[in-house]
Amino acid sequence: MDMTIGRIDPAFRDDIRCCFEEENYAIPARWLYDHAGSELFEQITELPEYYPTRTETALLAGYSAEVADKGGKGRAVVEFGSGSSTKTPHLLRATQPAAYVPIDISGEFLAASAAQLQIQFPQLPIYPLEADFMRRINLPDEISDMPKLGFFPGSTIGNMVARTSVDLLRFMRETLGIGSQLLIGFDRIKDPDVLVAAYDDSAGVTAQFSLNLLHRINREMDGDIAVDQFRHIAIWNDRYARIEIYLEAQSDLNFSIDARQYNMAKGQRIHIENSHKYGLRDARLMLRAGGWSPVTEWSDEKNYFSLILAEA
Ligand code: AVJ
Repeated sequence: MDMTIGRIDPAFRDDIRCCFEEENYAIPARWLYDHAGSELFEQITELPEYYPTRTETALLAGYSAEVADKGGKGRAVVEFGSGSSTKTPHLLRATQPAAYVPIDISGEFLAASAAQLQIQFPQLPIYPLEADFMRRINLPDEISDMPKLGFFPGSTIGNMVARTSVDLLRFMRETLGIGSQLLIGFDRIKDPDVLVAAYDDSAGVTAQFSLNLLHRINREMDGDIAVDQFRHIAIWNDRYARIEIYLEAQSDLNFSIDARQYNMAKGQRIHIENSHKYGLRDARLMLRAGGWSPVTEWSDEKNYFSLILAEA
């Protein structure tokens, strides 16, 4: 959707204008995922420092059979923010769903990964849905009578502050219905050095991923931001239990975006991402606040990452 050449998403334009015009230097993290950004994120998931993807994938490989045993079998699996769906096969193999509905904001990735999964699961009815799961969604009619298993991996919820997370959990409960289940991934609080390394890797891929946002502004909004004058910064904010990512101006800068002039002073930072981390019982409390009762929690032996199955 945001790939359409020559036409930009008005919500993107509004968010960028708001950032520079009101000098409230913050841009929602969802705009990191244009085509280039989504490809860079795929590279991040393979970095030695970035433990979340491989830890969660191992949990899914190890425990999907238990998810099936705890009532997850034979439902329609609805995946929120499916992206490239690399973790999904473990879950689909174990739970033998009646249907699979991948939901993603980027239609391009969605079609490709649905086609890929259809080859692996030729009998499985797949109904891809291009939508923003932060808003209310109408699920396809074909699955309306089936019990649902929501799937929200990747600690994607970590991008949101607590009140937005709770809103989203409530939306999901409304979308999926009473009696549905939700399997959701949460990244855990751990040694800040491990966390910072995961968001500031030695190969600089995460820095490229962040800086791509400025390239995107230049590409889609006719900007001339000197991207090489910005630096990617990842810090651990213990008070809010989150990694914060910023782009910091390395010199006094003037630039134009959509024929409007802006300036930033050396050292000024644009806040582009939060990645919240959760203590032992934080995630379960948040689920309950959103209307979900936790059934089981699975973690790796270092407690780096948790998968929780909950019921509406
Ligand atoms: C996709 C939100 C789960 O917070 O770990 C990774 C995004 N940003 N490295 C995360 C991200 C920089 C990622 N999530």
